[in-house]
Parts: sequence; structure tokens; C-alpha cells
Amino acid sequence: MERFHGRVIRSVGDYHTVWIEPGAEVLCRARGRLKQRGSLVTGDLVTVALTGPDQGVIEEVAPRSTFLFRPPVANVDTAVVVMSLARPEPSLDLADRILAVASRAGLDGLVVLTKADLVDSQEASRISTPYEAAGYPVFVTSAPAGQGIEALREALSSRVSILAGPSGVGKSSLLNALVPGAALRTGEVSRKTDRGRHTTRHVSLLRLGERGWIADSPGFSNLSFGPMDPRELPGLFPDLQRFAGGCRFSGCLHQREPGCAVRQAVEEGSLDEGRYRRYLRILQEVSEAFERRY
Ligand SMILES: Nc1nc2c(ncn2[C@@H]2O[C@H](COP(=O)(O)OP(=O)(O)O)[C@@H](O)[C@H]2O)c(=O)[nH]1
Ligand SMILES: [Mg+2]
Ligand SMILES: [Zn+2]
Repeated sequence: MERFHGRVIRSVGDYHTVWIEPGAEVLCRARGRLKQRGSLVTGDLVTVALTGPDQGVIEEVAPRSTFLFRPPVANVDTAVVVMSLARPEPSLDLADRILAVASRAGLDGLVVLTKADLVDSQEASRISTPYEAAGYPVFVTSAPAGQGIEALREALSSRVSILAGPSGVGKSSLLNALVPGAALRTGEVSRKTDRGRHTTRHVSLLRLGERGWIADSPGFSNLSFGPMDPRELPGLFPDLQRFAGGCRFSGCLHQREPGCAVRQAVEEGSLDEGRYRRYLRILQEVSEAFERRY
């Protein structure tokens, strides 16, 4: 029997749609222990034995490089944090939290600032500069003007990404601009034909460019850190981390410790104060949750 490597791009009940390069979709069931719930999710890299022209059986699944619970999706490389520059105002608290949670899950972070047509360029760079300084790629876009879309598509063209951000910021508009025809393939249309019955939303991967994939279900919602040692948090803020080597104490949490190089960097203006404040807020929360864990 012929065997192929592929990627699960949709998973509904016992049926998994596997994409095999350069462009065949094979409808598969799983073999043996892979039938157990959760053994296969969208994004999994699998080995398929073909049982028909477009049918097969999944025989193996590769270890996952990353995993997100909600939606369940494996091997995502990049969390694309989407915030609008206006209407609604950007929630930087949420942006920083998403970036940190994503980093903890092993994903790269990338920032998209939408609705550039609603603000002047000074306001756009006021928001973007701290993120650029932290090392995140930042894209400023406008869906109606088509601004920034091509560059973003290029940046995402060889990875697996997922959009995250609050509702109303333009995630669906962005997805439609990035993947022509995306709206036709996502839940927003299929729900109409559903005759009022409630269906579970399944996450699918949509082709982005020639080698990339993007999850059609905007947002991963497991935004709590779960039980986490607060000492892990500084490492999830690359801009703070850059100064941490200069702190007097190696386990410095950059709060009120003497000789803290991070706090000094904020005072000198070489580290964004907003990012630092939001870090402290999240640290507080994580610490309280950690103390309550038993
Ligand atoms: N002015 C402006 N409006 C936008 C832009 N992108 C999206 N919108 C509008 O913002 C609203 C929410 O967009 P949508 O894509 O549904 O956001 P989602 O909830 O994040 O999926 C809609 O009315 C869009 O037309 C943009 O770049 N500029
Ligand atoms: Mg939407
Ligand atoms: Zn410090």
C-alpha cells in the first residue's frame, strides 16, 4: 500500500482531512490507538496509507512541536496578535498576555495593528514602537485600503499561524484579505445552512500562499497561564529579558529588588514603561494564582 506524509487540515469526529503535497485532500479514518479522542487534531503531521483515490487510513502521528487546547490545534508556529488602532481602542493588556501565553506554548509572536485608516501615522507608531523594540514583527494594516496585507501574507507564507485578538478588531476581514475565499470556507457561512441546529465549531487550516497555513477559527481562548511559577514570566517578555542579565540577583522578578537593571532601564527610558507596567500586573496575577494552587 502506498504511504504518504501529510497534515491534518480539518478534523470532524472520526474523519480527518489530510493534505498531501503538492495539493491532494484525502479523507481519512484513524488506525488503532489513534482512534482515541484527542489523538489526532487539526495541524497534526501524519502518515497515511491510501485505501482509495482520495481515501486513506492514518497510521502514525508525529510528535507535536506545539499544542493549543482551545481550539485544539497542533504545530502552530506563530500567534498573530490582532489589535485595532481605533474602534475599538487597542487593548495592550490583552496583547501582552497573548504574546506571553503564546511564547510559553512555544509559539512566535507577531503583531498586526489594523484600521490604520482611522488614525494618523504618529498614533500608529506610538503603539507599534514598543513591540518592534521587543523584537516582534509588527504589521500595520488597513483592510479597506489594502495596506500591509501583501507584506503580512509574505511574512506568514511559510508557517502555520493562528489569529488571536478581541472581537471587532478585524480578524475576519484580515483572514479574508489574506486568503481569498476564506469567508466561504469558514463557519460564518455554513451556519446559515444549519437550520438552527447547534454545531460545534471545528478549526480548519486554510492554505496561505504556497507553503503556509492559517487557522480559520480566529483566536485561541486558553488565555490563562494555568498554574505557573511566576519565575517563568520574565522569560516571556523578550524586551525585559534583554536587560535582566544586569540585575543584581539572578532570579530577579524586576519588582522592587535592589540593583534591578530592568527597572533602571525603564527609568532611563530605554525600556517601554507601558510594557513594564503590564508585566507587573500580570506578574501579580500569576503570583496570586500560584500561591492559591493547593
Ligand atoms: N476602518 C476600518 N474598518 C475595518 C478594518 N478591518 C475591519 N474593519 C471593520 O471592523 C468591523 C469588525 O471587523 P471583523 O473582521 O468582523 O472583526 P473580528 O470580530 O475581529 O472578526 C467590521 O465592520 C469591519 O468592516 C480596517 O482596516 N479599517
Ligand atoms: Mg470575526
Ligand atoms: Zn530585575
